[in-house]
Amino acid sequence: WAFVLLPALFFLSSSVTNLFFSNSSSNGSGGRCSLCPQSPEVPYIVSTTYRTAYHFQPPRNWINDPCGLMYYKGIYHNFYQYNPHCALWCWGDIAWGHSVSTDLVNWIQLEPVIEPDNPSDIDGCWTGSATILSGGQPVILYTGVSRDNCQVQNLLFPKNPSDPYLREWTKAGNNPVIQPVVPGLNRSCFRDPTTGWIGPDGLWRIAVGAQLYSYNAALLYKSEDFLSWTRVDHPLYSHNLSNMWECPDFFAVLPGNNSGLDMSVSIPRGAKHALKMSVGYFDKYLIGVYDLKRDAFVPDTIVDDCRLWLRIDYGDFYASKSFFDSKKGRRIIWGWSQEADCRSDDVAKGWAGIHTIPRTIWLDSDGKQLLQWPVDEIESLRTNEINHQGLELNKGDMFEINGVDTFQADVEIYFELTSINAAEPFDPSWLLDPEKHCCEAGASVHGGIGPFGLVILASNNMDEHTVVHFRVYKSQQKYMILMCSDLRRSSIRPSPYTPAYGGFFELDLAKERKISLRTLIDRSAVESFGGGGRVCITSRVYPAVLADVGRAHMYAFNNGSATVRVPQLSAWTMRNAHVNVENGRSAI
Ligand code: DQQ
Repeated sequence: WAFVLLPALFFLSSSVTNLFFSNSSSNGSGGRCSLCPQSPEVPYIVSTTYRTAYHFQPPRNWINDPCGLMYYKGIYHNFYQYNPHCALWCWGDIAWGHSVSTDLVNWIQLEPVIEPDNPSDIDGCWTGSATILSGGQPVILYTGVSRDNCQVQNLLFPKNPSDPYLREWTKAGNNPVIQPVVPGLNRSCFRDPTTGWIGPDGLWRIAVGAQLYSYNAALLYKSEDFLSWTRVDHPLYSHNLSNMWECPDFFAVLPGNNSGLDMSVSIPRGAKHALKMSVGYFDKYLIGVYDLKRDAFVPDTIVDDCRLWLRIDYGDFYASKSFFDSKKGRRIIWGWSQEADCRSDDVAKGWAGIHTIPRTIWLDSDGKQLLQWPVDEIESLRTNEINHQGLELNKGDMFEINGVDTFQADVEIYFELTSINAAEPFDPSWLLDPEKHCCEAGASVHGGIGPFGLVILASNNMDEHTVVHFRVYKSQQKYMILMCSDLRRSSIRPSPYTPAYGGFFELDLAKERKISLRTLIDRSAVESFGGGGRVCITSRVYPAVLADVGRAHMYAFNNGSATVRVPQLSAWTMRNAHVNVENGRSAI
């Protein structure tokens, strides 16, 4: 990561200034600091300013995976992996936190719905999913960890289904309802049941992530009543080269149609299916069809090397889960974004982990990839709008975006390419490791078309800044766009993990010359959506400018040979949302 984006000169007399990019050695080592002390007595060394203002997080303590999202009787529910005792993930502590909302923006925290307290979950109530049964009754299936890390699937019912807040839940008397009794199954790798869907025979199906012999699978189970389950003799889908598939998610999508489909009713003709799995550090997915005769998922294209599988998000985003929002007829997905700083800092600040902004998710009209966009409701937090039209960014130009809070902002920019002849050739091997290519082709490295994009959270002398940028490559008949979220200079502090995240997407530039970028900045969280949501990158950043200085700059820039126009640039300050600030019991 020997790179520095060292801008030197700003010609302050004009609004478009010139940027000097130079290469030199970085003194930041990056990497996760795994040796941090875990003692709650560590001195308070982290600023409270890193706490997000409009992302989902509980008032304190640890969270990870979203579980069992649903819309029920006018209320959105977010259940989540939660440690009620501290800001770390600890063996045996993990319970299910619960918050409710009417708009997916403002949340009220309720009491945890389940904690480890019986033999089928004594070492943890791990991830699961909610399903709304045909009569409208919600149920939850979750993984319980029993002694010796034996993973089983348990069932939960609401105590009072007429309570829209679903405050109290009962563990089924016959738990566990699914045991790890499959030949070759590693019983410590058998978890995270999906939301149920109805098969053509009218029976419920679910999939469970599992590792068997040397392969990984989404195992398929069926049931008439959701209480007693039989394993189908083949998996929904399996693969023999990847790591264990955690948190599988399976849903139907219609090409080019951003309406969601409810998996509890029959799926229309022409629908495709997406199978998502959390594997390694990323949430990957395959698009294909659900072959009803074989009762199996069949990907449209078989790609053996799972490094080439598309990702829901190319950054710090994991264990996502989607649900059908019957209020607005859309499918929504969100994921867990973990802290990227020392664990001792997490203990000191008393919280760790956020959920990303909920995103509408649908299938592109070419049927090949999923698109995502922040739910419209988040726009209710926008204030102080600023607009610029008709900017022209020549090589080395930086245009400062003033007038919004640069720590809490929503920025939307269209970049228009004046010519596509200067696109450099694309090397398909880059697809195997886009992060590596983002490191090699950083914002200081001049290209034919690009890099251009946004510099955010920048200090006065630019010794701290985060860059979100694009580069355009020509690949035979098509164009490939690289999008990077480069954190290598995001903090002068040595401890945060500061990679250069990246992903590629295809765009028909002969038809459409514009590439859009939307970036949501929320203190330590940066979520970027490139090409209308074709590549999404979530990043966690801990700049000293936020903690110590309280002021940062934001620029649109171009460092490619070809001039780039900006026909429209809009930005807003984002207000604070009310996220779990009140005690739910008294607030409702
Ligand atoms: N987190 C849960 C597991 C899941 C993992 C435990 C993914 O059920 O596989 O907290 O982040």
